[in-house]
Amino acid sequence: MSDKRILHEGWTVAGDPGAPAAVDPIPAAVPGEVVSALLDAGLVADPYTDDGERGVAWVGRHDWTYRTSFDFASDDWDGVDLVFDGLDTVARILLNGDVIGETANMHRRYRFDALTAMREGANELEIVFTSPYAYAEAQRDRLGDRPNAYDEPGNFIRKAACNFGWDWGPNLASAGIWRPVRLEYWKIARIAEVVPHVSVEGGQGIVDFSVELERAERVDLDLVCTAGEHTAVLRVPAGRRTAQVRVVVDDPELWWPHNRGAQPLYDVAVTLSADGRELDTWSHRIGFRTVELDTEPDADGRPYTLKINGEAVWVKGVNWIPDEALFSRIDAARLERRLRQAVAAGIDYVRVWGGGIYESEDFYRLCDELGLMVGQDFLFACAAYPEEEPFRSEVEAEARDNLARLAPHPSLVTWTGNNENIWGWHDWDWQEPLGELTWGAGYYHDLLPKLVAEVDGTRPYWPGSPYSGTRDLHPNEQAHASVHIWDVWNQLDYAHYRDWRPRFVAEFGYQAPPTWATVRRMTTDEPLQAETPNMLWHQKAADGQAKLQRGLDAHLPVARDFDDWLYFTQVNQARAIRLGIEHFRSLQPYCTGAVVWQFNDCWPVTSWAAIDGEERLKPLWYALRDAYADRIVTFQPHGEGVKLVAVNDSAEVWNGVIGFWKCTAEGRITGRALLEIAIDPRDTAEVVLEGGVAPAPGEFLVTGREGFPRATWFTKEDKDMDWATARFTAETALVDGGVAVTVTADTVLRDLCVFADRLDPDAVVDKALVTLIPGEQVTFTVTSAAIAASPELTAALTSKPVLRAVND
Ligand code: BMA
Repeated sequence: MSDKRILHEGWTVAGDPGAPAAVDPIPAAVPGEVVSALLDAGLVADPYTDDGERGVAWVGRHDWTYRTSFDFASDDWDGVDLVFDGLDTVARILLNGDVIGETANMHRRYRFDALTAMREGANELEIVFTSPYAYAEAQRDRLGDRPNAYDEPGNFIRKAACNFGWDWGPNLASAGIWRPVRLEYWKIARIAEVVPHVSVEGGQGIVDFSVELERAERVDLDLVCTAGEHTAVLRVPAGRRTAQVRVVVDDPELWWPHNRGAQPLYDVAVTLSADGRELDTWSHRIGFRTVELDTEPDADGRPYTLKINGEAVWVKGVNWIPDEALFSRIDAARLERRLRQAVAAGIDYVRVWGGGIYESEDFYRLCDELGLMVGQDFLFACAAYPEEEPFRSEVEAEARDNLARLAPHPSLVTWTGNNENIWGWHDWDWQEPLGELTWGAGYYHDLLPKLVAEVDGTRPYWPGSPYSGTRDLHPNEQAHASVHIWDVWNQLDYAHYRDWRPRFVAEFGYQAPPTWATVRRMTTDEPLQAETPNMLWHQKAADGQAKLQRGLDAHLPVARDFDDWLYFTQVNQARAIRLGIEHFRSLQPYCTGAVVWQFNDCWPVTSWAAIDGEERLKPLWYALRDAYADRIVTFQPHGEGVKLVAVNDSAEVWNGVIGFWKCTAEGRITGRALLEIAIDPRDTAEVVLEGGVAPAPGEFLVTGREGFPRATWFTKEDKDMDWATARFTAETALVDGGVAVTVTADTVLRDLCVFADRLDPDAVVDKALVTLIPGEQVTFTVTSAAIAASPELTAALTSKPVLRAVND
């Protein structure tokens, strides 16, 4: 009694008569966007390479018309709806010449009645997109300009802010049918929406289904709601359009983040019928867990502690941006690769940042399955947003839609009002230009919390990232809830992360260029240099290159060529973030989490990301894996001296002996210590190093590697240490799927890396940033059939520029 038909075939797109290309229709993939269609048609250069981005800057300034046709044979349907999971953005939908709908929000699903305009036989469907610039600029002129960190009108259209360019992303503001589109046919009645409100009380799993119905006929309807093995039935009398049904699951297994337990998921379903005839069904998977955000003021200020099933968690997080600038390219397989890379680094929390999108069903499903917690921003970032119509209604509709859509997912743990807008209002000179104009406060403090409570009712809400808990306090107060730490990247050396004593760090980041293979995709410039025009085109951060250089100058030897520059900047990025995380973890439980800016990239670019736009791991990814291990050892400053801190973020007592050596720059051991530890679950221990084990100037400390993550402490920067030039032997051996590279140190070797992507862009290496003292050995496993098959490539694994150490 219901049916669906996907409408992804036969589409064309054409620009308005003034468009520089594609005035005549060209084929268009759906889901897709105009830029992708132009690229597929060979009408523009790749916007990801060199300054190809410039070549598509005109696209967002034009109107675009998508067209297709389909056949229809009537079957006495009561309803035929045209359903869009996403249209980007301002569009008029015409069926056989009749306007059947209009849209102005990329972040909503839309459903339009198609039956009235439909014909037997061939039907013509046309979607006319208005230029996003034309629309946004008109709204801006009408409502009055408002501050925006970028000189773009993204705050005057409900479209991903980063579409208009960001400090890591290209401006590819385009138009298109960016998510699936289909026809849905139904008779008598259909299920319009199901929101399962999931809770756990007294060992019982409770699913409160809120069901909304659309009806064509006044008949009694029957609802069957199931959760796992349990079922409840309800008769919905003629005329009623909503129903509440509770299903209780006894003693459910609880859903946990991957580092705390399993991810059992339960099937839930709703079936709608009339007179024993099934009309419609809805199904999903849910998980039973509780979530609380403890922000009750304490003696120091205000914590920001996430509790899952009553257990306080130390958040090992990353910030997430859309994984491709051309969103329609983000498929389930790509998301799965990326999210598995997160889990493999020990990451347990992903913040979906407010300048991007509400991610796809696949994204949250994968997070459910992989045990990743998701903090979801509402989509407002780095700008003042108007609260007048049509925006107020669009924001409400979009919030209702996504709150309902994402409600089933146990991975989704919090909703946050915006990214940095409250901060912007306090600190970025907004107040004077704004005067009496609205800027979004009504959304963050009033509308959105009301909607989260009403539509979801199970998840905590926080007005902003960052936010301190009350409107009178500065939103980035470090003793009060969440903060973003940007003084380090922008102005200070990374050691200044240690000046902070934050409760929860929702952003902090440090840049580096992408991997070499990705640099080669980013630019065709020859020879490669840090500052060729196209390298700079792919550096979008204010003063980015100078800030990278500032970091190099403070820590590392002079870079003699591009290869040095690439390696050293990547090492610096990894060290900076590792230092930050280890410091924040040493402050647990006062500090309850770190969320690194940023995990992924959306194209090839120099950015804060750990994984570049071509999916390759930057050295930072390996540093995250070390720093986010359940158990870490870290040296931290203590007055003029140093202390060792061990953090046990596991469920078992950590019993063991930590051994470390004190060494001279030549690697001669001048002191040894064995520390017996017994650290309770979720606890830390620290030992101040005094006497013979305290390092003298020029010396360094290194933990033994047996069973422990390697921790190091240097009394001078690499540029000032008297390192001997790296000497080592390196041997290769073929192993299953690749090559093992074993390096034996004759001197100290600092932050050894094997950049196998230089030999095979698909090569993956199992470790990076390994520091050895003389006599120690490490084996890197390089997974690459191409390298294994070639003696020349295999030989190249053992020397520059593939095998690198800072002191080489
Ligand atoms: C914060 C983020 C992003 C930005 C990053 C780096 O402002 O929220 O907007 O990309 O810093 O500048």
